[in-house]
Amino acid sequence: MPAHNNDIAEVMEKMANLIEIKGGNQYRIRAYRNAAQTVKNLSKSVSDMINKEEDLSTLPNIGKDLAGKIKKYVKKGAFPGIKQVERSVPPELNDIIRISGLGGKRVKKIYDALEVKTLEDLKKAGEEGKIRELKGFGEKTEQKILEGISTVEESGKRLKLSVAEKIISDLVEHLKKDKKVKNITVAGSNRRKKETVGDADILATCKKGSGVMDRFVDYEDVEKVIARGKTKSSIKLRSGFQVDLRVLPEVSYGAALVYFTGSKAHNIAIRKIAGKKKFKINEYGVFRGDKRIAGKTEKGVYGKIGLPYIAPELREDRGEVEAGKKGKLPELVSTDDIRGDLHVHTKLTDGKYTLEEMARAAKERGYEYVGVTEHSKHLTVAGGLKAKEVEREIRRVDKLNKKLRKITVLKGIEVDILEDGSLDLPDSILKELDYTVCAVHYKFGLSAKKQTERVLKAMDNKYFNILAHPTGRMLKEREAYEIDLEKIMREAKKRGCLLELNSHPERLDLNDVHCKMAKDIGVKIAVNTDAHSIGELEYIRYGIGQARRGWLEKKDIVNTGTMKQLKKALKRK
Ligand code: DGT
Ligand code: CA
Ligand code: CA
Repeated sequence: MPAHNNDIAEVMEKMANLIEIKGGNQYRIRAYRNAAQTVKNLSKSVSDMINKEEDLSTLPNIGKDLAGKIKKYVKKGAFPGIKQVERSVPPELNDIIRISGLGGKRVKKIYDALEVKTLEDLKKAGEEGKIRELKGFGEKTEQKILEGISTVEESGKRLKLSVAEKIISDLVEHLKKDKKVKNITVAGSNRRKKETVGDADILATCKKGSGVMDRFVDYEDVEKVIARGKTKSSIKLRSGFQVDLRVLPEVSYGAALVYFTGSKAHNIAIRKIAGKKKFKINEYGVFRGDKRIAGKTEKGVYGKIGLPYIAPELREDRGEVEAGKKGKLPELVSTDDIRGDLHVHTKLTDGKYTLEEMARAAKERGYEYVGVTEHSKHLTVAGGLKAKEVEREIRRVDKLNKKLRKITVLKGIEVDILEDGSLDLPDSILKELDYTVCAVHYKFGLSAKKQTERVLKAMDNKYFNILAHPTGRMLKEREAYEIDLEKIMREAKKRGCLLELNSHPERLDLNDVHCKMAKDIGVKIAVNTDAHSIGELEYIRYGIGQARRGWLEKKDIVNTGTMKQLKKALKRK
Protein backbone atom coordinates (compact mmCIF):
# COMPACT_ATOMS: atom_id res chain seq x y z
CA MET A 1 0.00 0.00 0.00
CA PRO A 2 1.32 3.42 -0.89
CA ALA A 3 0.93 6.57 1.24
CA HIS A 4 -2.01 6.48 3.63
CA ASN A 5 -4.49 9.31 3.95
CA ASN A 6 -3.00 10.03 7.32
CA ASP A 7 0.48 10.61 5.79
CA ILE A 8 -0.96 12.86 3.13
CA ALA A 9 -2.92 14.91 5.64
CA GLU A 10 0.13 15.22 7.87
CA VAL A 11 2.45 16.41 5.17
CA MET A 12 -0.04 19.11 4.13
CA GLU A 13 -0.58 20.10 7.74
CA LYS A 14 3.18 20.41 8.02
CA MET A 15 3.35 22.58 4.90
CA ALA A 16 0.73 24.87 6.43
CA ASN A 17 2.53 25.12 9.74
CA LEU A 18 5.94 25.78 8.24
CA ILE A 19 4.62 28.40 5.84
CA GLU A 20 2.89 30.05 8.76
CA ILE A 21 6.11 30.18 10.76
CA LYS A 22 7.92 31.56 7.76
CA GLY A 23 5.26 34.24 7.58
CA GLY A 24 3.85 33.15 4.24
CA ASN A 25 0.60 33.77 2.47
CA GLN A 26 -2.53 33.32 4.61
CA TYR A 27 -4.49 31.98 1.68
CA ARG A 28 -1.98 29.21 1.01
CA ILE A 29 -1.84 28.26 4.67
CA ARG A 30 -5.60 27.92 4.84
CA ALA A 31 -5.72 25.99 1.59
CA TYR A 32 -3.29 23.36 2.95
CA ARG A 33 -5.12 23.10 6.26
CA ASN A 34 -8.51 22.65 4.63
CA ALA A 35 -7.19 20.08 2.21
CA ALA A 36 -5.54 18.17 5.07
CA GLN A 37 -8.87 18.12 6.88
CA THR A 38 -10.62 16.79 3.79
CA VAL A 39 -8.13 13.98 3.34
CA LYS A 40 -8.19 13.08 7.02
CA ASN A 41 -11.96 12.68 7.01
CA LEU A 42 -12.20 10.88 3.72
CA SER A 43 -13.66 7.38 3.86
CA LYS A 44 -11.74 6.13 0.83
CA SER A 45 -8.04 5.94 0.11
CA VAL A 46 -6.52 8.82 -1.85
CA SER A 47 -3.81 6.49 -3.14
CA ASP A 48 -6.48 4.16 -4.48
CA MET A 49 -8.18 7.08 -6.18
CA ILE A 50 -4.92 8.01 -7.84
CA ASN A 51 -4.31 4.43 -8.96
CA LYS A 52 -7.74 4.37 -10.51
CA GLU A 53 -6.96 7.72 -12.14
CA GLU A 54 -9.86 9.38 -10.40
CA ASP A 55 -9.81 13.17 -10.29
CA LEU A 56 -8.80 14.39 -6.83
CA SER A 57 -9.94 17.90 -7.60
CA THR A 58 -13.52 16.71 -7.33
CA LEU A 59 -12.93 16.49 -3.57
CA PRO A 60 -13.89 19.47 -1.46
CA ASN A 61 -11.02 21.91 -0.72
CA ILE A 62 -8.72 20.34 -3.29
CA GLY A 63 -8.07 22.31 -6.45
CA LYS A 64 -6.19 21.30 -9.58
CA ASP A 65 -2.86 22.53 -8.24
CA LEU A 66 -3.07 20.69 -4.94
CA ALA A 67 -4.42 17.58 -6.65
CA GLY A 68 -1.24 17.51 -8.75
CA LYS A 69 0.99 17.94 -5.70
CA ILE A 70 -0.75 15.17 -3.79
CA LYS A 71 -0.38 12.91 -6.77
CA LYS A 72 3.37 13.63 -6.93
CA TYR A 73 3.68 12.98 -3.22
CA VAL A 74 1.92 9.64 -3.47
CA LYS A 75 3.95 8.55 -6.50
CA LYS A 76 7.37 9.94 -5.56
CA GLY A 77 7.27 10.21 -1.78
CA ALA A 78 8.27 13.88 -1.58
CA PHE A 79 5.76 16.69 -1.35
CA PRO A 80 6.52 19.38 -3.97
CA GLY A 81 7.95 22.46 -2.31
CA ILE A 82 8.46 21.01 1.15
CA LYS A 83 12.25 20.86 0.79
CA GLN A 84 12.38 24.60 0.12
CA VAL A 85 10.24 25.45 3.12
CA GLU A 86 12.23 23.11 5.32
CA ARG A 87 15.41 24.84 4.25
CA SER A 88 14.15 28.14 5.58
CA VAL A 89 12.43 26.92 8.75
CA PRO A 90 13.55 24.17 11.13
CA PRO A 91 11.06 21.37 10.46
CA GLU A 92 10.99 20.39 14.17
CA LEU A 93 9.05 23.57 14.80
CA ASN A 94 6.19 21.76 13.14
CA ASP A 95 6.12 19.31 16.03
CA ILE A 96 6.21 22.12 18.57
CA ILE A 97 3.12 23.65 17.02
CA ARG A 98 1.35 20.35 16.87
CA ILE A 99 2.14 19.24 20.36
CA SER A 100 1.91 22.41 22.36
CA GLY A 101 -1.01 23.81 20.40
CA LEU A 102 0.69 27.21 20.24
CA GLY A 103 -0.20 27.97 16.65
CA GLY A 104 2.08 29.11 13.87
CA LYS A 105 1.82 32.81 14.62
CA ARG A 106 3.23 32.54 18.10
CA VAL A 107 5.93 30.13 17.07
CA LYS A 108 6.85 32.55 14.31
CA LYS A 109 7.18 35.34 16.85
CA ILE A 110 9.65 33.33 18.89
CA TYR A 111 11.44 32.21 15.81
CA ASP A 112 11.84 35.79 14.54
CA ALA A 113 12.69 37.38 17.84
CA LEU A 114 15.17 34.84 19.14
CA GLU A 115 16.63 33.68 15.86
CA VAL A 116 16.26 30.03 16.75
CA LYS A 117 17.39 27.73 14.00
CA THR A 118 16.96 24.34 15.62
CA LEU A 119 15.01 22.65 18.33
CA GLU A 120 18.14 22.83 20.46
CA ASP A 121 18.23 26.64 20.11
CA LEU A 122 14.62 26.87 21.12
CA LYS A 123 15.19 24.70 24.15
CA LYS A 124 18.14 26.81 25.19
CA ALA A 125 16.13 30.00 24.82
CA GLY A 126 13.38 28.50 26.97
CA GLU A 127 15.75 27.30 29.65
CA GLU A 128 17.41 30.70 29.81
CA GLY A 129 13.99 32.28 30.33
CA LYS A 130 14.19 34.27 27.12
CA ILE A 131 10.79 33.25 25.80
CA ARG A 132 8.87 34.66 28.74
CA GLU A 133 10.49 38.03 28.12
CA LEU A 134 8.89 38.34 24.70
CA LYS A 135 5.84 40.50 24.39
CA GLY A 136 2.66 38.49 24.73
CA PHE A 137 4.42 35.48 26.23
CA GLY A 138 4.59 34.47 29.85
CA GLU A 139 6.17 31.92 32.07
CA LYS A 140 3.31 29.51 31.43
CA THR A 141 3.75 29.59 27.67
CA GLU A 142 7.46 29.12 28.06
CA GLN A 143 6.80 26.09 30.23
CA LYS A 144 4.39 24.73 27.67
CA ILE A 145 6.99 25.06 24.93
CA LEU A 146 9.64 23.31 27.00
CA GLU A 147 7.21 20.48 27.71
CA GLY A 148 6.41 20.33 24.00
CA ILE A 149 10.11 19.97 23.23
CA SER A 150 10.61 17.14 25.66
CA THR A 151 7.56 15.34 24.27
CA VAL A 152 9.04 15.66 20.79
CA GLU A 153 12.40 14.42 22.01
CA GLU A 154 10.91 11.51 23.91
CA SER A 155 8.38 10.33 21.40
CA GLY A 156 10.56 11.01 18.38
CA LYS A 157 9.20 9.04 15.50
CA ARG A 158 7.20 6.59 17.58
CA LEU A 159 3.79 5.88 16.14
CA LYS A 160 0.55 5.21 17.92
CA LEU A 161 -0.09 1.47 17.96
CA SER A 162 -3.22 1.82 15.81
CA VAL A 163 -1.33 3.79 13.15
CA ALA A 164 1.65 1.42 13.18
CA GLU A 165 -0.63 -1.62 12.98
CA LYS A 166 -2.31 -0.36 9.85
CA ILE A 167 0.99 0.40 8.12
CA ILE A 168 2.48 -2.94 9.13
CA SER A 169 -0.53 -5.08 8.28
CA ASP A 170 -0.62 -3.63 4.76
CA LEU A 171 3.04 -4.52 4.37
CA VAL A 172 2.50 -8.01 5.78
CA GLU A 173 -0.37 -8.60 3.36
CA HIS A 174 1.98 -7.63 0.56
CA LEU A 175 4.65 -10.06 1.79
CA LYS A 176 2.15 -12.89 2.19
CA LYS A 177 1.44 -12.78 -1.51
CA ASP A 178 4.63 -14.77 -1.86
CA LYS A 179 3.25 -18.30 -1.58
CA LYS A 180 6.57 -19.58 -0.32
CA VAL A 181 6.21 -17.64 2.92
CA LYS A 182 5.24 -20.13 5.60
CA ASN A 183 4.98 -18.19 8.85
CA ILE A 184 5.06 -14.48 9.34
CA THR A 185 4.72 -12.65 12.65
CA VAL A 186 5.22 -9.05 13.64
CA ALA A 187 7.26 -9.22 16.85
CA GLY A 188 8.63 -6.33 18.95
CA SER A 189 6.54 -3.77 20.76
CA ASN A 190 3.77 -4.25 18.19
CA ARG A 191 3.20 -7.79 19.40
CA ARG A 192 3.37 -6.69 23.02
CA LYS A 193 0.63 -4.15 22.15
CA LYS A 194 2.62 -1.29 23.52
CA GLU A 195 0.70 1.97 23.10
CA THR A 196 3.35 3.42 20.81
CA VAL A 197 5.71 1.59 18.49
CA GLY A 198 9.25 2.68 17.58
CA ASP A 199 9.87 0.35 14.68
CA ALA A 200 8.52 -2.94 13.37
CA ASP A 201 10.31 -6.25 13.66
CA ILE A 202 8.91 -8.84 11.27
CA LEU A 203 9.96 -12.47 11.42
CA ALA A 204 9.28 -15.08 8.77
CA THR A 205 10.03 -18.64 7.75
CA CYS A 206 9.94 -19.57 4.07
CA LYS A 207 10.19 -22.47 1.72
CA LYS A 208 13.26 -22.67 -0.50
CA GLY A 209 13.45 -20.15 -3.31
CA SER A 210 11.17 -17.58 -1.72
CA GLY A 211 11.45 -14.06 -3.09
CA VAL A 212 10.20 -12.43 0.09
CA MET A 213 13.28 -10.24 0.62
CA ASP A 214 12.95 -8.75 -2.86
CA ARG A 215 9.28 -8.23 -2.27
CA PHE A 216 10.11 -6.45 0.96
CA VAL A 217 12.66 -3.99 -0.40
CA ASP A 218 10.62 -3.38 -3.55
CA TYR A 219 7.48 -2.47 -1.59
CA GLU A 220 5.81 0.63 -3.04
CA ASP A 221 5.87 2.56 0.21
CA VAL A 222 9.65 2.32 0.71
CA GLU A 223 11.54 5.58 0.91
CA LYS A 224 14.94 4.08 1.54
CA VAL A 225 16.48 0.65 1.77
CA ILE A 226 18.74 0.83 4.80
CA ALA A 227 20.18 -2.66 4.57
CA ARG A 228 19.62 -5.58 2.32
CA GLY A 229 20.72 -9.12 2.94
CA LYS A 230 19.66 -12.74 2.58
CA THR A 231 18.33 -13.15 6.08
CA LYS A 232 17.85 -9.59 7.22
CA SER A 233 16.81 -6.35 5.54
CA SER A 234 15.72 -2.96 6.83
CA ILE A 235 13.64 -0.35 5.11
CA LYS A 236 12.43 3.12 5.91
CA LEU A 237 8.91 3.85 4.78
CA ARG A 238 7.68 7.22 3.61
CA SER A 239 6.15 7.89 6.97
CA GLY A 240 9.69 7.69 8.38
CA PHE A 241 8.81 4.39 10.03
CA GLN A 242 11.48 1.71 9.97
CA VAL A 243 10.77 -1.96 9.41
CA ASP A 244 13.15 -4.91 9.75
CA LEU A 245 12.48 -8.29 8.20
CA ARG A 246 14.30 -11.40 9.33
CA VAL A 247 13.96 -14.72 7.56
CA LEU A 248 14.73 -17.60 9.88
CA PRO A 249 15.23 -21.32 9.76
CA GLU A 250 12.34 -23.33 11.17
CA VAL A 251 14.47 -24.65 14.08
CA SER A 252 14.95 -21.23 15.62
CA TYR A 253 11.67 -19.52 14.80
CA GLY A 254 10.34 -19.84 18.35
CA ALA A 255 13.58 -18.60 19.88
CA ALA A 256 13.64 -15.65 17.50
CA LEU A 257 10.04 -14.87 18.38
CA VAL A 258 10.89 -14.79 22.05
CA TYR A 259 14.00 -12.69 21.47
CA PHE A 260 12.54 -10.13 19.06
CA THR A 261 9.21 -9.83 20.84
CA GLY A 262 11.22 -8.65 23.82
CA SER A 263 10.98 -6.60 25.77
CA LYS A 264 14.67 -6.22 26.29
CA ALA A 265 14.06 -6.25 30.05
CA HIS A 266 12.09 -9.48 29.77
CA ASN A 267 14.86 -11.04 27.69
CA ILE A 268 17.43 -10.16 30.30
CA ALA A 269 15.24 -11.66 33.04
CA ILE A 270 14.81 -14.98 31.24
CA ARG A 271 18.47 -15.10 30.29
CA LYS A 272 19.26 -15.00 33.99
CA ILE A 273 17.00 -17.98 34.63
CA ALA A 274 18.57 -19.91 31.76
CA GLY A 275 21.99 -19.09 33.17
CA LYS A 276 21.10 -20.60 36.53
CA LYS A 277 20.30 -23.85 34.75
CA LYS A 278 23.62 -23.56 32.90
CA PHE A 279 21.81 -23.05 29.60
CA LYS A 280 22.45 -20.37 27.05
CA ILE A 281 19.49 -18.63 25.45
CA ASN A 282 19.57 -16.40 22.39
CA GLU A 283 17.64 -15.71 19.20
CA TYR A 284 18.69 -19.12 17.79
CA GLY A 285 17.55 -21.33 20.61
CA VAL A 286 18.19 -22.67 24.07
CA PHE A 287 21.56 -24.42 24.24
CA ARG A 288 23.20 -26.88 26.57
CA GLY A 289 26.82 -26.51 25.54
CA ASP A 290 26.67 -26.53 21.76
CA LYS A 291 23.51 -28.56 21.60
CA ARG A 292 20.26 -26.84 20.76
CA ILE A 293 17.64 -28.21 23.13
CA ALA A 294 14.79 -25.89 22.15
CA GLY A 295 14.06 -23.17 19.59
CA LYS A 296 11.32 -24.25 17.25
CA THR A 297 8.42 -22.98 19.32
CA GLU A 298 8.08 -20.31 21.99
CA LYS A 299 6.40 -22.79 24.28
CA GLY A 300 9.39 -25.09 23.95
CA VAL A 301 11.81 -22.26 24.71
CA TYR A 302 9.96 -21.20 27.85
CA GLY A 303 9.41 -24.82 28.84
CA LYS A 304 13.13 -25.67 28.80
CA ILE A 305 13.89 -22.91 31.28
CA GLY A 306 11.06 -23.98 33.55
CA LEU A 307 8.45 -21.40 32.61
CA PRO A 308 4.98 -21.67 31.16
CA TYR A 309 4.20 -19.77 27.97
CA ILE A 310 4.01 -16.07 28.79
CA ALA A 311 1.63 -13.89 26.75
CA PRO A 312 3.51 -11.19 24.77
CA GLU A 313 1.57 -8.39 26.49
CA LEU A 314 3.07 -9.44 29.83
CA ARG A 315 6.68 -9.50 28.69
CA GLU A 316 7.85 -6.29 30.32
CA ASP A 317 9.70 -7.66 33.34
CA ARG A 318 6.97 -6.45 35.62
CA GLY A 319 6.77 -9.63 37.66
CA GLU A 320 5.67 -12.03 34.92
CA VAL A 321 8.76 -14.22 35.23
CA GLU A 322 8.31 -14.72 38.99
CA ALA A 323 4.57 -15.29 38.53
CA GLY A 324 5.30 -17.81 35.78
CA LYS A 325 7.73 -19.71 37.99
CA LYS A 326 5.07 -19.99 40.67
CA GLY A 327 2.33 -20.91 38.21
CA LYS A 328 0.55 -17.68 39.06
CA LEU A 329 0.24 -15.96 35.70
CA PRO A 330 -3.10 -14.21 35.17
CA GLU A 331 -5.63 -15.67 32.77
CA LEU A 332 -5.77 -12.61 30.58
CA VAL A 333 -9.04 -11.19 29.35
CA SER A 334 -9.71 -11.41 25.61
CA THR A 335 -11.97 -9.54 23.20
CA ASP A 336 -14.32 -12.53 23.12
CA ASP A 337 -15.04 -12.09 26.82
CA ILE A 338 -16.67 -8.70 26.26
CA ARG A 339 -20.47 -8.81 26.36
CA GLY A 340 -21.24 -5.18 25.73
CA ASP A 341 -19.98 -1.63 25.36
CA LEU A 342 -20.93 1.00 27.91
CA HIS A 343 -19.77 4.17 26.17
CA VAL A 344 -21.27 4.86 22.77
CA HIS A 345 -22.46 8.03 21.01
CA THR A 346 -25.07 8.49 18.31
CA LYS A 347 -26.20 11.08 15.83
CA LEU A 348 -28.24 12.75 18.53
CA THR A 349 -25.03 14.48 19.69
CA ASP A 350 -21.72 14.06 17.90
CA GLY A 351 -21.93 10.46 16.63
CA LYS A 352 -22.53 9.42 13.06
CA TYR A 353 -25.29 6.77 13.30
CA THR A 354 -28.73 6.46 14.84
CA LEU A 355 -29.28 4.65 18.09
CA GLU A 356 -30.92 1.76 16.31
CA GLU A 357 -28.03 1.42 13.88
CA MET A 358 -25.50 1.41 16.73
CA ALA A 359 -27.56 -1.14 18.68
CA ARG A 360 -27.85 -3.45 15.70
CA ALA A 361 -24.12 -3.18 15.04
CA ALA A 362 -23.42 -4.06 18.67
CA LYS A 363 -25.71 -7.06 18.37
CA GLU A 364 -23.88 -8.12 15.25
CA ARG A 365 -20.67 -8.19 17.26
CA GLY A 366 -22.39 -10.66 19.54
CA TYR A 367 -22.99 -8.20 22.35
CA GLU A 368 -25.83 -8.68 24.81
CA TYR A 369 -26.09 -5.04 25.80
CA VAL A 370 -24.91 -1.63 24.69
CA GLY A 371 -25.08 1.56 26.69
CA VAL A 372 -25.81 4.80 24.92
CA THR A 373 -24.05 7.73 26.55
CA GLU A 374 -24.67 11.05 24.86
CA HIS A 375 -22.93 14.16 26.11
CA SER A 376 -24.56 16.41 28.65
CA LYS A 377 -25.27 20.00 27.81
CA HIS A 378 -22.22 21.68 29.32
CA LEU A 379 -19.93 20.42 26.64
CA THR A 380 -18.93 22.57 23.74
CA VAL A 381 -19.90 19.61 21.57
CA ALA A 382 -22.89 20.57 19.49
CA GLY A 383 -26.19 19.25 20.77
CA GLY A 384 -25.15 18.13 24.28
CA LEU A 385 -28.36 17.09 26.03
CA LYS A 386 -30.37 19.10 28.54
CA ALA A 387 -32.54 17.35 31.12
CA LYS A 388 -35.65 17.53 28.93
CA GLU A 389 -33.80 15.94 26.03
CA VAL A 390 -32.49 13.16 28.26
CA GLU A 391 -36.11 12.39 29.18
CA ARG A 392 -36.98 12.12 25.54
CA GLU A 393 -33.95 9.87 24.97
CA ILE A 394 -35.09 7.60 27.79
CA ARG A 395 -38.47 7.12 26.14
CA ARG A 396 -36.79 6.49 22.82
CA VAL A 397 -34.62 3.75 24.33
CA ASP A 398 -37.65 2.12 25.96
CA LYS A 399 -39.41 2.06 22.64
CA LEU A 400 -36.41 0.67 20.83
CA ASN A 401 -35.90 -2.07 23.42
CA LYS A 402 -39.42 -3.32 22.76
CA LYS A 403 -38.52 -3.69 19.12
CA LEU A 404 -35.02 -5.20 19.39
CA ARG A 405 -34.35 -8.86 20.04
CA LYS A 406 -31.32 -10.34 21.78
CA ILE A 407 -29.74 -7.04 22.69
CA THR A 408 -30.64 -4.53 25.35
CA VAL A 409 -29.89 -0.86 25.08
CA LEU A 410 -28.91 0.59 28.43
CA LYS A 411 -29.66 4.19 29.27
CA GLY A 412 -26.50 6.03 30.10
CA ILE A 413 -25.15 9.55 29.78
CA GLU A 414 -21.67 11.01 29.50
CA VAL A 415 -22.14 13.69 32.06
CA ASP A 416 -19.63 16.44 32.66
CA ILE A 417 -17.90 16.82 35.97
CA LEU A 418 -18.07 20.57 36.47
CA GLU A 419 -15.24 22.55 37.98
CA ASP A 420 -16.78 22.48 41.44
CA GLY A 421 -17.25 18.71 41.30
CA SER A 422 -20.98 18.78 40.71
CA LEU A 423 -22.50 16.85 37.81
CA ASP A 424 -23.93 18.66 34.85
CA LEU A 425 -27.48 17.27 35.12
CA PRO A 426 -29.90 17.24 38.06
CA ASP A 427 -30.23 14.08 40.18
CA SER A 428 -33.90 13.96 39.27
CA ILE A 429 -32.92 12.98 35.73
CA LEU A 430 -29.77 10.99 36.55
CA LYS A 431 -31.80 8.62 38.70
CA GLU A 432 -33.92 7.68 35.70
CA LEU A 433 -30.88 6.28 33.91
CA ASP A 434 -29.34 2.82 34.19
CA TYR A 435 -25.94 4.34 34.88
CA THR A 436 -23.71 7.34 34.27
CA VAL A 437 -20.31 7.77 32.69
CA CYS A 438 -18.75 10.88 34.23
CA ALA A 439 -15.92 12.85 32.68
CA VAL A 440 -13.63 15.82 33.07
CA HIS A 441 -13.68 17.72 29.77
CA TYR A 442 -12.29 21.11 30.71
CA LYS A 443 -10.12 22.82 33.33
CA PHE A 444 -7.39 20.29 32.79
CA GLY A 445 -4.85 22.62 34.35
CA LEU A 446 -5.99 22.37 37.97
CA SER A 447 -3.43 21.28 40.55
CA ALA A 448 -3.37 17.57 41.38
CA LYS A 449 -4.98 18.35 44.72
CA LYS A 450 -7.82 20.35 43.20
CA GLN A 451 -8.42 17.92 40.32
CA THR A 452 -8.54 14.99 42.73
CA GLU A 453 -10.97 16.83 45.02
CA ARG A 454 -13.11 17.71 42.03
CA VAL A 455 -13.47 14.09 40.97
CA LEU A 456 -13.96 12.80 44.53
CA LYS A 457 -16.69 15.34 45.07
CA ALA A 458 -18.36 14.12 41.89
CA MET A 459 -18.16 10.56 43.19
CA ASP A 460 -20.04 11.65 46.28
CA ASN A 461 -23.06 11.95 44.05
CA LYS A 462 -24.82 8.61 44.41
CA TYR A 463 -25.61 8.55 40.69
CA PHE A 464 -21.94 8.56 39.74
CA ASN A 465 -21.00 5.16 38.26
CA ILE A 466 -18.06 5.16 35.86
CA LEU A 467 -15.19 7.64 35.67
CA ALA A 468 -14.58 8.03 31.93
CA HIS A 469 -11.06 8.41 30.48
CA PRO A 470 -9.68 9.03 33.97
CA THR A 471 -6.54 11.00 33.08
CA GLY A 472 -7.68 12.89 29.97
CA ARG A 473 -4.49 12.20 28.06
CA MET A 474 -4.45 12.06 24.27
CA LEU A 475 -1.58 9.98 22.95
CA LYS A 476 1.23 12.16 21.62
CA GLU A 477 -1.05 15.21 21.80
CA ARG A 478 -2.02 16.01 25.34
CA GLU A 479 -0.43 14.95 28.59
CA ALA A 480 -2.59 13.48 31.35
CA TYR A 481 -3.95 16.10 33.72
CA GLU A 482 -2.56 15.96 37.20
CA ILE A 483 -4.60 13.75 39.48
CA ASP A 484 -3.94 11.34 42.34
CA LEU A 485 -5.19 8.19 40.65
CA GLU A 486 -4.33 5.90 43.50
CA LYS A 487 -6.53 7.89 45.81
CA ILE A 488 -9.30 8.04 43.21
CA MET A 489 -9.16 4.26 42.83
CA ARG A 490 -9.30 3.59 46.56
CA GLU A 491 -12.20 5.96 47.00
CA ALA A 492 -13.97 4.56 43.94
CA LYS A 493 -13.73 1.09 45.42
CA LYS A 494 -15.20 2.27 48.72
CA ARG A 495 -18.11 3.89 46.96
CA GLY A 496 -18.76 1.15 44.42
CA CYS A 497 -17.73 3.37 41.50
CA LEU A 498 -15.89 2.04 38.47
CA LEU A 499 -13.11 3.34 36.26
CA GLU A 500 -13.17 3.25 32.51
CA LEU A 501 -10.47 1.96 30.24
CA ASN A 502 -11.29 4.04 27.18
CA SER A 503 -10.22 1.99 24.15
CA HIS A 504 -10.15 4.81 21.65
CA PRO A 505 -6.70 4.44 20.07
CA GLU A 506 -5.93 8.12 20.66
CA ARG A 507 -6.71 7.76 24.35
CA LEU A 508 -6.00 4.33 25.87
CA ASP A 509 -6.90 5.80 29.21
CA LEU A 510 -6.42 4.14 31.74
CA ASN A 511 -3.03 3.00 30.48
CA ASP A 512 -1.44 -0.40 31.16
CA VAL A 513 0.26 0.60 34.40
CA HIS A 514 -2.95 2.13 35.73
CA CYS A 515 -4.83 -1.08 34.89
CA LYS A 516 -2.43 -3.04 37.05
CA MET A 517 -2.84 -0.46 39.79
CA ALA A 518 -6.63 -0.87 39.60
CA LYS A 519 -6.29 -4.63 39.83
CA ASP A 520 -4.01 -4.39 42.85
CA ILE A 521 -6.39 -1.96 44.55
CA GLY A 522 -9.37 -4.08 43.61
CA VAL A 523 -11.44 -1.51 41.78
CA LYS A 524 -13.32 -2.84 38.76
CA ILE A 525 -12.88 -1.58 35.22
CA ALA A 526 -15.26 -1.00 32.31
CA VAL A 527 -13.52 -1.41 28.94
CA ASN A 528 -15.39 0.89 26.55
CA THR A 529 -14.83 2.23 23.07
CA ASP A 530 -16.34 5.73 23.14
CA ALA A 531 -17.45 4.82 19.60
CA HIS A 532 -18.86 7.66 17.53
CA SER A 533 -19.53 5.33 14.61
CA ILE A 534 -20.22 1.67 13.92
CA GLY A 535 -16.67 1.04 12.77
CA GLU A 536 -15.29 2.38 16.03
CA LEU A 537 -16.93 -0.41 18.05
CA GLU A 538 -13.95 -2.33 16.73
CA TYR A 539 -11.64 -0.21 18.95
CA ILE A 540 -12.43 -2.55 21.81
CA ARG A 541 -9.39 -4.61 20.83
CA TYR A 542 -7.06 -1.70 21.57
CA GLY A 543 -8.52 -1.42 25.06
CA ILE A 544 -8.23 -5.15 25.56
CA GLY A 545 -4.57 -4.93 24.49
CA GLN A 546 -3.85 -2.45 27.28
CA ALA A 547 -6.00 -4.41 29.74
CA ARG A 548 -3.89 -7.49 29.02
CA ARG A 549 -0.70 -5.46 29.47
CA GLY A 550 -2.16 -4.46 32.82
CA TRP A 551 -2.71 -8.12 33.85
CA LEU A 552 -6.49 -7.82 33.80
CA GLU A 553 -8.63 -10.92 33.81
CA LYS A 554 -12.24 -11.45 32.90
CA LYS A 555 -13.30 -11.04 36.50
CA ASP A 556 -11.65 -7.60 36.76
CA ILE A 557 -13.84 -6.17 34.00
CA VAL A 558 -17.53 -5.47 34.53
CA ASN A 559 -18.64 -5.65 30.93
CA THR A 560 -17.57 -9.26 30.63
CA GLY A 561 -20.51 -10.07 32.89
CA THR A 562 -24.06 -11.01 31.99
CA MET A 563 -26.63 -8.27 32.23
CA LYS A 564 -27.53 -9.41 35.71
CA GLN A 565 -23.90 -9.40 36.85
CA LEU A 566 -23.36 -6.01 35.25
CA LYS A 567 -26.34 -4.48 37.03
CA LYS A 568 -24.97 -5.77 40.29
CA ALA A 569 -21.49 -4.39 39.54
CA LEU A 570 -22.99 -0.98 38.79
CA LYS A 571 -24.76 -0.83 42.18
CA ARG A 572 -23.42 1.96 44.33
CA LYS A 573 -22.37 1.47 47.91
P1 DGT B 1 10.25 -0.21 19.99
O1 DGT B 1 10.65 -0.66 18.63
O2 DGT B 1 11.11 0.87 20.54
O3 DGT B 1 8.80 0.15 20.08
O4 DGT B 1 10.44 -1.42 21.03
P2 DGT B 1 10.87 -2.92 20.74
O5 DGT B 1 10.66 -3.66 22.01
O6 DGT B 1 10.22 -3.45 19.53
O7 DGT B 1 12.44 -2.81 20.58
P3 DGT B 1 13.42 -3.00 19.34
O8 DGT B 1 12.74 -2.85 18.04
O9 DGT B 1 14.58 -2.12 19.62
O10 DGT B 1 13.92 -4.48 19.50
C1 DGT B 1 13.05 -5.58 19.31
C2 DGT B 1 13.32 -6.61 20.37
O11 DGT B 1 14.64 -7.13 20.22
C3 DGT B 1 13.27 -6.07 21.77
O12 DGT B 1 11.96 -5.98 22.29
C4 DGT B 1 14.11 -7.07 22.49
C5 DGT B 1 15.16 -7.45 21.49
N1 DGT B 1 16.39 -6.71 21.74
C6 DGT B 1 16.81 -5.61 21.11
N2 DGT B 1 17.99 -5.20 21.61
C7 DGT B 1 18.30 -6.05 22.60
C8 DGT B 1 19.39 -6.17 23.52
O13 DGT B 1 20.31 -5.38 23.54
N3 DGT B 1 19.36 -7.20 24.41
C9 DGT B 1 18.33 -8.09 24.43
N4 DGT B 1 18.35 -9.07 25.33
N5 DGT B 1 17.30 -8.01 23.60
C10 DGT B 1 17.28 -7.01 22.69
CA1 CA C 1 10.46 -2.55 17.45
CA1 CA D 1 13.73 -3.10 15.71
